[in-house]
Amino acid sequence: MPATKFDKESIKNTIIGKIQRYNGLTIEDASKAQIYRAVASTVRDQIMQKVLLSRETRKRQKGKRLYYLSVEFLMGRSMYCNMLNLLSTKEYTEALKELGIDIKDILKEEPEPGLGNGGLGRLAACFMDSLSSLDLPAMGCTIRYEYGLFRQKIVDGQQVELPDSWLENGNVWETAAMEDACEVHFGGYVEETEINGIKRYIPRDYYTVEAVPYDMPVVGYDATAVNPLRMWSARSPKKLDLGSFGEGHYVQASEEIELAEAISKVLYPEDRHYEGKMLRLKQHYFFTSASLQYILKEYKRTYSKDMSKLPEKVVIHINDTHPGMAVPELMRLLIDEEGLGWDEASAIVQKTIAYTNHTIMSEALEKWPVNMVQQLLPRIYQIICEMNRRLCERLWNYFPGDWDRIARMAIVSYDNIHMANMCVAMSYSVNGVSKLHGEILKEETFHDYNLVMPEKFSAITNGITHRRWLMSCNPELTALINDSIGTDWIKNPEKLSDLKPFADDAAFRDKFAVIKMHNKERLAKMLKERQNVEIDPQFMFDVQAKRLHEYKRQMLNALHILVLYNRIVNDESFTMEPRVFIFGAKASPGYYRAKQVIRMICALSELIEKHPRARKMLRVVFLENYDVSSAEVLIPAAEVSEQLSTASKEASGTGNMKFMMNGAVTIGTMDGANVEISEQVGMENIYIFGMRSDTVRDMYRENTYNPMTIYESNHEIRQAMTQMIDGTLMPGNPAALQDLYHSLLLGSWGSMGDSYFVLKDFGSYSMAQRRLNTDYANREKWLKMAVINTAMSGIFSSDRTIKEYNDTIWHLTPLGTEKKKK
Ligand code: 26Q
Repeated sequence: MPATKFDKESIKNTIIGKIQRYNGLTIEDASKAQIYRAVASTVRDQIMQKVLLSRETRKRQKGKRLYYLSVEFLMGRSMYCNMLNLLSTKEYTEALKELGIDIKDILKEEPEPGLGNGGLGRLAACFMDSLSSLDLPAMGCTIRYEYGLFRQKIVDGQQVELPDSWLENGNVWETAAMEDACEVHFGGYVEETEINGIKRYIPRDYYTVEAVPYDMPVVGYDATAVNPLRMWSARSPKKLDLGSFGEGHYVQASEEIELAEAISKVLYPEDRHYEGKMLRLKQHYFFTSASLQYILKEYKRTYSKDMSKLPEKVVIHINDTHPGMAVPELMRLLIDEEGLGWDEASAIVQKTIAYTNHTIMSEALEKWPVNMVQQLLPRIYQIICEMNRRLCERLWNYFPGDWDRIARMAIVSYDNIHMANMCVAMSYSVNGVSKLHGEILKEETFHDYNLVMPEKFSAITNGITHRRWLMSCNPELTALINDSIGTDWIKNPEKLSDLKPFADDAAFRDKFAVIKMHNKERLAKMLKERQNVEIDPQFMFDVQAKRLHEYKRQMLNALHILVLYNRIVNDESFTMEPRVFIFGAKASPGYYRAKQVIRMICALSELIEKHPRARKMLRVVFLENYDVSSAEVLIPAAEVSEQLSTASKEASGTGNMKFMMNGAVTIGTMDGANVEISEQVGMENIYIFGMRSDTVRDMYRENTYNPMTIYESNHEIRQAMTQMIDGTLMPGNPAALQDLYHSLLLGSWGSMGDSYFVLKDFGSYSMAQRRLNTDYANREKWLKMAVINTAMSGIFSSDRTIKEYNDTIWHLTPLGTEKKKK
């Protein structure tokens, strides 16, 4: 079948034709939403032609395939990136223009699939883009949440959560793959019998949930591969039986249906705070089991019935421990369904599963109460216990008599199942997400495991796709780069460093500055439209955008702003470079302190607005509902990137890379990937402050830190903190920030106050801010720094990250190098 052409004329005709057929309308009468669907469907046709070729090539090559399991994929909108990767942005833009339509108006119609909380979910999405762009055969596996992360509104200076019903008007990108639907079983008990002298485990009395997959294609940039993101949706196998209406059973039946379908109803909004919720455990097992059943089915269909060869053709990567039930589930399928013995099965598992850790914070380490797992997944529980027994036996040989150590390393201890230990013990690769994080994993979190199995551990620094985070969100800067150094960097992003000499080119810097100004104007316009807030694009744009958490220290930023305000108010002659501090952050609905920080930021904003002289040089704006789409406008407009986490706490960070790539200069701690950013740009092109990671860790161990001494000796801190509770910040409700105030000063139950060292690092932060302010006034110096940041960001492309994963962990062969058809 000859491929349909997608030149400008045929795109135009296709869109007109679709609107006629779908809606019975001419393009003039169609709404933007209708036009969006017609355009998207055209893009989709173009993708589907490639899907076919991609699948055929993969099946012919019979190579190894990666399954990337993640409970979150924060994809963001697809349409523009799809066009970009199909090399068709120009054709679509012009076709629409000739139809009298601005493509930007149409792109906005796409609802954003927000199936993730933050960094971990967005990383999975960037990985999908790079995998396809590098032609590596892969499938992403996740849950098709009916409701993604809540939408955030600010009402009276406080966060209000609204449901995100992104599927309301359908999802043009997905296709149901009914042929791969399968069953997932919960509850019941296990009957042990012997058949032909072999022990068998028969599940009894379980209840069934049906798993229905929906596939979303991810196209690579100028590539053969189109990899699917497979999203599993839960459905009850029970149909509401009309016959039972008469018997009065239908209420119970419909309740059961609802219970089953609740599994894929909503994304949990708590990132990094673990809570042992039954529904969450169900979610994790549900999509993990469905994915694994499919993986084995596909393996047997495509390759062989011989399970011992599985590791040659399949690698399962688990994004943190959330899909960690893949370990016992694969054991179960191999033993109970495929008839393998324990040792064989265990050897296969340990050659097939690889694990990435994303946090060292103990409150985020997943553990499940034994009785919960026993009740919900009785056979899985048996397998976990047996794995644990054998593991402890082995550890006993390494550490005879060292019970404490073995208990720390065990999968089951103190009535809990420790997912991280299970993942480390049973996978062949354990990796951290930045150099520093990798070191901390080896030296602290998994110190004992590193003694026993050091060969498993590695660190691969995160990355971001430069296609979305530069080419798509900052087209003007992309054009300037292309004009200056050509287009090689697109396929080889480290070549961005060819830009470095241009830092000394005055004409280039001016163009760079003009583009930054345009992007600032674009953000100002969005804020005006969405929130009716006016900001002056001449101000310095200083941005902190990320999930709200104490360890990320939005509070440090806020406290510093309050100190700046006091300097202005207390001293008529004080001046500074006019600056607007922009925050974007969602707080988990149950995280009281995080919500208070939002209140504090909003209160700061109001306080400053009331002071005519202060607001001439200092503004605070809280950008509502920070998500992927708003990040795409916010980040290109930023001049300063705030990366303030307490050293050792941010495993990597990826926002830091996005800001850098778009020419913002970082002010940050030596944490996560900030360390590597500083190595790339040099200490003269970044503002590093605060305690180093090892000092922080010593301070925690010594437990002698007392924030009160800083409070007492630093007048500016004391004044600002007092204003939190004396009615200055909160005139209507002076007590509102009391808990926040106390958390900075007083410990509770033996733990120290100010657990994230906000006061401790304040002085150093404030000094760094002074230097930054001075440097910003020197336009030439500042622009040089900005250019160097963009120039040195290529290494943070997720293409580099994925290549490293592939070289050290996955060993996939890229899809065929046959002549590319356009
Ligand atoms: C915990 C318990 C039970 C179920 C889920 C969870 C849970 C969910 C989400 C725990 C953590 C998360 C999210 C973690 C996350 O986003 N971590 C970030 O990962 C990024 C990508 O590696 C890093 O750049 C960030 O530093 C890290 O904070």
